[in-house]
Amino acid sequence: MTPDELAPRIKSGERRALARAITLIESGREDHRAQAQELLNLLADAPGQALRIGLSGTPGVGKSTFIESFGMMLTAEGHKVAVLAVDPSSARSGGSILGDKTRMERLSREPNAFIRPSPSQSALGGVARRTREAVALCEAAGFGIVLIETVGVGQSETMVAEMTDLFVLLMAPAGGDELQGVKRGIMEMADLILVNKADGDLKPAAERTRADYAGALHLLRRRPQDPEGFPKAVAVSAVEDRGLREAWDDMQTLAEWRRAHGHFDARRAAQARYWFTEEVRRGLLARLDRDPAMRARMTDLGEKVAAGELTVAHASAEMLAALGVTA
Ligand SMILES: Nc1nc2c(ncn2[C@@H]2O[C@H](COP(=O)(O)OP(=O)(O)OP(=O)(O)O)[C@@H](O)[C@H]2O)c(=O)[nH]1
Ligand SMILES: [Mg+2]
Repeated sequence: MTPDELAPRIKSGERRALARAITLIESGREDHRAQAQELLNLLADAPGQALRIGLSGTPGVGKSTFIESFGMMLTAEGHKVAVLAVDPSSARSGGSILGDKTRMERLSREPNAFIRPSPSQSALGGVARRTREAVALCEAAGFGIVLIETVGVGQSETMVAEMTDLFVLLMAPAGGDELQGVKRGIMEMADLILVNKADGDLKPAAERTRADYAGALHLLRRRPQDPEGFPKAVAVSAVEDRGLREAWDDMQTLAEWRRAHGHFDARRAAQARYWFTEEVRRGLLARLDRDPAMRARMTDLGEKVAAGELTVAHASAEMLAALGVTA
């Protein structure tokens, strides 16, 4: 199907067309790349802005289970929900864990839901672009809520936080010392911390953990993009559907407040600028990788630096000059 044929079908919300379009943007082939760009241009005027929610957490914390329960609640209310996954580990294992549809059986049967597993792709930069473009396609297809699941390792969380309106951190019930292991940078990114598995034997621990996180969040520097009481910690149970309504209310409260105070659009504008800069950076690096002469030059200069024949400053200036960039 050509971009001209795909665009109207996507706009009318056809899930199969959406799936094909995402396959197109995931392709590394140059002709596909050109078609993908044409398609994105054709869809640029599509109305509708989704609420983009990033969800992160360590393996096994219950992200998929939560998304399924949360997604079912939202679709029952008439929302159209798209779920995308960013899985940095899939590049290594060659398969996808996060996007595992079998773990979202109910939601994947739901007509108002669209679930896209994470494909395996090596470079995180490529994953970022693909995911952003997939979000744009989902929005054009009329999905009002886009959830992006990512596992809490490495750069993928930062990446997801840079392309979403709200960033939610899912945590497991823990002892006090485990809490201290949570990186400050990640806490600072969170708009909402959900302590999952607040059910059965784990319930008291989950409640204590929630209180601990609430205390820790309180100690962080106040951010201008937050109303009173945010960021916040809530105890939930994805298997017992507990706290999901409260979590959704909090997300909406926060999004509405940010919209009303200009922070919502400001964040999107800053994100657009960020990704533009990233793409330029990536393009420059790709040029280095692609061009054998540049690669050879790079290796050669690297050896001279290692041997102490050239300073880092001198060698990097020479390399940048070769690339047509003046430092
Ligand atoms: N008791 C309890 N168990 C849960 C809850 N949510 C998830 N689990 C269990 O935790 C395990 C992991 O759940 P997943 O939803 O696959 O976790 P995940 O974070 O998506 O894991 P990865 O995709 O591997 O990173 C499963 O055995 C779930 O049944 C919950 O609310 N309460
Ligand atoms: Mg999962």
